[in-house]
Amino acid sequence: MGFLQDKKVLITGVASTRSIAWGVAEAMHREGATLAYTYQSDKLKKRVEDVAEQTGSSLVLPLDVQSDEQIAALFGELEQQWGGLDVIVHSIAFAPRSELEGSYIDAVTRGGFATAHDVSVYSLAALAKAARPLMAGRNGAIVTMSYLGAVRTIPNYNVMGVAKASLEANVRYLADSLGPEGTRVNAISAGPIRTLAASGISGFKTMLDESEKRVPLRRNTTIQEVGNAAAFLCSDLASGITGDVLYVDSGYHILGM
Ligand code: NAD
Ligand code: 0WE
Repeated sequence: MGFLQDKKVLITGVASTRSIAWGVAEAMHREGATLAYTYQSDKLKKRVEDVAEQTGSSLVLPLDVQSDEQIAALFGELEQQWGGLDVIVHSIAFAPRSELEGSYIDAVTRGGFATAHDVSVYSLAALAKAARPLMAGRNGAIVTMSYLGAVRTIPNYNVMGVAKASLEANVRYLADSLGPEGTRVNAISAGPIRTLAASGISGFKTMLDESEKRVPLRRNTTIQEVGNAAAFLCSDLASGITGDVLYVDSGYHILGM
């Protein structure tokens, strides 16, 4: 029997089989969880339906996190289908491309800052808030995906780093709010992984090649490794852990010079 047996899990953020959310979905499915998925736009619907099927799921629902109506409809549907929810996997980030190149101060704009924080940060609180009645009193868990740019400056990551700092603070405040209801909230800070969100980022390949040579484990992080850690964090094995950020980055963040 898997360590997520009988857990009902909502997976957001699958855009392809390279997505971190897909690594999480596979690990959770392996451990016995029942999954539902969301897709951002009609363009992604078919693709998400196809991968959902690979984990025995046909519950695939639309969710653009910038829409309050879609958030409400999503949890309305989950209540009808499942009557409750144990786990939310939040694996969503977006900033306008023009914000992710050059010096931070040159690139940042009011609009780009607002969009990055709305999509990548507020969305976590919005989902937690809407799911609250479904998750209360069931040893629920929420996990989100962060990056080292939250706590160090990383070239070109710019406003996304500021948003990830806010995401990690959001995790702590949500953990304190939801702890009394038994719901835990944590983040995983993943090392760089080649996904759609990383494609076309200038210098990304160099980052991967250089970190592979320097990190303690001498290899880059995989979506399977992030998936296994997320499955653990959302299981009852992690019952004492909330409000935390777990680094799954082959050890990169411990390095100095
Ligand atoms: P990805 O492109 O596969 O996933 C990003 C997802 O965000 C997509 O599924 C996309 O549909 C979704 N999304 C964007 N805007 C949305 C909106 N308005 N509403 C709903 N969904 C929306 O890339 P990924 O690398 O798997 O990214 C997942 C998470 O992991 C992100 O939070 C990212 O910041 C984080 N992360 C990525 C890396 C990396 O190197 N790839 C490292 C650390 C953390
Ligand atoms: O969080 C991320 C990427 C998130 C992301 C990616 C894009 C590309 C397409 C957010 N918004 C957009 N907007 C787009 O238009 N990562 C951790 C991956 C990543 O992105 C970087 C990195 C790393 C690592 C950008 C610059 C430098 C390093």
